[in-house]
Amino acid sequence: MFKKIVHTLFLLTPVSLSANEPVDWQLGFQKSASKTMDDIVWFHDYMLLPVITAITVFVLFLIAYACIRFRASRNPEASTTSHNTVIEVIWTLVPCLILIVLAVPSFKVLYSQDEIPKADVTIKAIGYQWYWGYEYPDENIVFDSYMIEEKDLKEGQPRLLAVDNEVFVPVNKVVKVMITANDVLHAWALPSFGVKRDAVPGRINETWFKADRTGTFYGQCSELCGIKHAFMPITVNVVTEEEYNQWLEKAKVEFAKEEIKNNIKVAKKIKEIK
Ligand SMILES: [Cu+2]
Repeated sequence: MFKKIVHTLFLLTPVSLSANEPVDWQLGFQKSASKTMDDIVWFHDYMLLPVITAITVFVLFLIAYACIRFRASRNPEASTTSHNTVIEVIWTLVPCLILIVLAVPSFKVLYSQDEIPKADVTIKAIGYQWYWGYEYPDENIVFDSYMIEEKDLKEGQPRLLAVDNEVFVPVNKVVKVMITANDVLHAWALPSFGVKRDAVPGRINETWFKADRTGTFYGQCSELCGIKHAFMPITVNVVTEEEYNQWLEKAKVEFAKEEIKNNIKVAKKIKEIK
């Protein structure tokens, strides 16, 4: 029994030790891997949670107090008071002040996600029904990323989260993500980086992240996009600069953008005709 309780408590620890993916019985956020996510976690843990707790406890106290103090047996003759200017001013002003105090760090985090620093790597994520396509516009790399079926999973690959072609980015570098979709609304979301942006057909949304540790990070499409919405996960490998360059070399061959080859062919043809 004791073991069970300890085990449950361990599972309920908000930040699971090194997981970059959701874990069973998880409460709270996945472990942060970027400054943006650190800020989001701070805002949640030290601003939202205390305010929510204080308000809940205060309201619970008021309800309990009213139930006991003004119960019928103790208070046979009900008061006819219906207005109290002081109290009304207080219960209007206090929530306003709370919202203003919350707005400051909230907007700070929001705008830090919007203002993209000079990017070291740019990737484009395109949502399709139901997989993600990726482009590295500066490297002429294009590939699609499909979920690995349960029966094909290899050791250590999480179910419903692992993909065949993973995204690679270097650690401690600013990665700009351009997000769009080709058919319906999707959303590119990676909890550990604090990134979530809608993928809208016909427009490009931008965001960025700077991963501060290496590892494999998992995310999912976060906009209900159809019957296989749950089966278009996102896998991002954060690797060292060296490993990234190695991958780039390989990827430039394996995932070379065909359009460019076609363009060259077309250019050649035009020359021939001329
Ligand atoms: Cu989707």
